[in-house]
Formats: sequence, C-alpha cells, structure tokens
Amino acid sequence: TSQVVGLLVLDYGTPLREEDIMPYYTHIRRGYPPTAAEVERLKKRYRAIGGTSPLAALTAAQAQALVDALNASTTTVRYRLFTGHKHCAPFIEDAVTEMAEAGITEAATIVMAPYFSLFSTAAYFERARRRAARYGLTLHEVQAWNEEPEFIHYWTNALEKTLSTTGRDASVAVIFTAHSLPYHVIHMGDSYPACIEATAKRVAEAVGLTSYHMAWQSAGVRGDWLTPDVATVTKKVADDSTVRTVVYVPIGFVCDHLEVLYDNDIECKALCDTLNLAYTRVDMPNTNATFIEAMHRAVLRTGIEQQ
Ligand code: FEC
Repeated sequence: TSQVVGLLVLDYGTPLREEDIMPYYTHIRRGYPPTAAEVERLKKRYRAIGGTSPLAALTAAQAQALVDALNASTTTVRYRLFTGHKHCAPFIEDAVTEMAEAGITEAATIVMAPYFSLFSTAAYFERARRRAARYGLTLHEVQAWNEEPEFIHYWTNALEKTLSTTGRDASVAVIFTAHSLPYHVIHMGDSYPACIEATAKRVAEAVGLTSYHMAWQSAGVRGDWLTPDVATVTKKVADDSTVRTVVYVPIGFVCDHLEVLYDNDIECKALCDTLNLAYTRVDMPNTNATFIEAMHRAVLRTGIEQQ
C-alpha cells in the first residue's frame, strides 16, 4: 500500500450563522471587537447575499475536487484531505493537529488565495508551520500559484466568454480587481500588488485587450489602503462618454463569496447604475476543471511525491 500523505487546504473562513459574525469579525481584528455599528453593517452585507456566504460550501467542493484529481493521477502516495480556516473553527492549527493525530507525517498545503502576500498566504503558512513543528510534521507549501498556466487559462477563457456577450469595442471597459491591503503592508515590501498586476497583464494580453484597468476592492473602514480603489476607477472609466459597459474581473479571488457577491455584484453594480453603465462580472473559478488543474500542478511542484 502507498504512503498516506496529507493535503491541507486552507481558506479565509466564513461565519456559518448570524451569531458567528461577531466572533469572526473579532478574530479578523486580531481579538479587538468591532463596534456595534461595524457589526451591524457586516450583518447587513451577509443578509443582502442571502444570510450566509457560499464560501464554505465552495471551498469544500474545490478541496474535494483537488484531492480527487491528485489521487486519480498517482499511485506513489495516497492523499488524505484536511481543511482549516484563518478566521473561524476549525482553525489552521486545529487542522494540523488533526493530521498529526491521524498519523500523517508529510503534507502538501495550499491556500485558497493564489498570490503570495506577507499579510495573507505567508500568515497562513506561519501558523500551520508553527503547529506542525510540535509534531515533527513536514509541510510542503505551495507559496503561490498565480503563475500556473492553467490559472491564466481559466481567467482568459472566463473573460473571453463574457466579452463574447458584451462585445469588445471602445464601449466596453475591463477592470481587474483584487482585495485591497492596508498601506503599511506594502511598505513592508509585499510583492502582492505587483504579482496581481502581472497576472492581470498576462490575462489581458492573452485575450488581446488593448486597454484595461486595475483596481483594489473591499478595503476596510480604518486606515489607508492600496490605491486606486474600484469606485474611483469606475468613476474614471465613466468620464469617457464612449464607455457603456464595465466588465469586472475579480482575479484576486477564487470563488463566489461575500467580497464578490456584495462588493462587486451589489456595490459596484449600484455605482454603475448611477453612472448609467451596464454592470457585468466574469464567472468565478469555483470548481471549474481548468482551475482545479492549476492547483493540482502547483501541489505536484512542491515535490511531495518525490519523497
Ligand atoms: O464570504 C465570506 O464570508 C468571507 C469573504 C472574505 C474573503 C476575504 C479575503 C481577503 N481579505 C483580505 C484582507 C482583509 C483585511 C481586512 C479584512 C476584513 C474582512 C472582513 C470581512 C472579510 N474580510 Fe478579508 N475577506 C473576506 C471577508 N480582510 C467580512 C471584516 C469587515 C470588513 O472590513 O469588510 C481588514 C482587517 C481589519 O479591519 O483590521 C486587511 C485579503 C483577502 C484575500 C486573500 C485571502 O483570501 O486570504 C488580503 C474571501
């Protein structure tokens, strides 16, 4: 029988019920509780997308598709799936402990965030590594997977599909978006913005766009964040009276969740309505086979099967 290795899939996490919103938001704030008004605003956003986010179910489906693809393509090892969240239980550390208790000594680990960031992926791995050290468990980390050709293919195909319905003349503006970051993280030398811009450029070139925009979305309410933000860019796009349609491409994210379903589909759409622009958004990867293949290849690149 082949050796059993772990596949540790990590994601942001989401509140499963309305009463989970307060502890979730407090965890995001590193233990400092948000104000009542901030919690109310967040509750309203979840209610507007149907009460809860599809993030939990979609991550579970993506992780299952990934482990199935891995097991279908190897006889050297047998992958066993474990999942942990950054901001809610079971936490990253819980998942690592569960692996160790199941007798796993080697595991590949991937974050459902494709771009390396000190704030995002590095923080997930740091927590996983610290807990794994307790058990002598070896983690093979996928540091980033935005450069996987299949990842670029997914977004190229998705954008082409949307442009086949909107047309691609000067009346259509394309805005690539990703989650904003607090400005101080950028001062720490984070490569996140540059990596996202490079991936957007590769997709734009593959699609043959002559012009496109990049914007940061979903910034928090406190402090300074990356610029330009998506509202500013949308207004700038509207200044050109030939533009009638905006196509949003949330290449920073990998499934339908609050930041896309609310911040794009409700907030950006409302802004487009006031500016007399037609709102369109490309489909998120979710369990698309090309997208799952990108993660599959990234896991193999860690060398976990060459033990
Ligand atoms: O669908 C869902 O229920 C969860 C969607 C969700 C994803 C996500 C991804 C990222 N975030 C990143 C950075 C920050 C920073 C702060 C921050 C705050 C929130 C809040 C909610 C939330 N985030 Fe998030 N994020 C998601 C949800 N995020 C809810 C709290 C309310 C709000 O501020 O809007 C600000 C922390 C602070 O206030 O101190 C910074 C980054 C990503 C993409 C990478 C990743 O997934 O790890 C970066 C999905």
